[in-house]
Amino acid sequence: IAGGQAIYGGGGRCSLGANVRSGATWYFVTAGHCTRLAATWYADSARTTVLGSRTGSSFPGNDYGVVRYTGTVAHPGAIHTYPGQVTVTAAGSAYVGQAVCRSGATTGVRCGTVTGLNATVNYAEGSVTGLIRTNICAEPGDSGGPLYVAATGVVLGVLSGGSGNCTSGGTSYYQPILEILAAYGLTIP
Ligand code: TYR
Repeated sequence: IAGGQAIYGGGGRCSLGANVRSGATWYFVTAGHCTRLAATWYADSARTTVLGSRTGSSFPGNDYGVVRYTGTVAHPGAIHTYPGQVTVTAAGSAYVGQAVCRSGATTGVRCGTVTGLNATVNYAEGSVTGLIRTNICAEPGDSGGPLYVAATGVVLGVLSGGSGNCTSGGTSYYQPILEILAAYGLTIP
């Protein structure tokens, strides 16, 4: 399972952000508003194929979570691109004006531009600060999916939320990936 593909936990569906590791132990990162809802995550909607167990979650304030792989599902250093895939090469930080794409299980790959940094979004549960803002549309279920540079495979963040939709257009916000990796001592891929 690669970045941008569906993950299932509890009653919810989100998207996998990126496969990461600490030495030889593999994890995936996703949104914290997803991981707060379930400790065990699955690859299928029937919830029979286990991906792994939550080992970290931070939301609100931040919006990230980490799940350690415990099952037998392969976890390449790649982003699924509906169809096709991009090989993940590194994690990086975003800059305003940067051309970026995101991948998610509801709306697939959508591309646009970074329009702001260090943004704050106020959710019902509380505020999340330090987010990357883009003019890319997103919809429920895309959450947790990666923001990345298509040409280089550099991952920049994971989808937190936004406004609008992919029919009329929207704005979306991302938790920076470097902050997640630093918080848990993880490397990508
Ligand atoms: N936060 C949503 C989720 O949990 C994703 C989303 C993003 C929803 C942008 C709406 C929106 O406009 O899946």
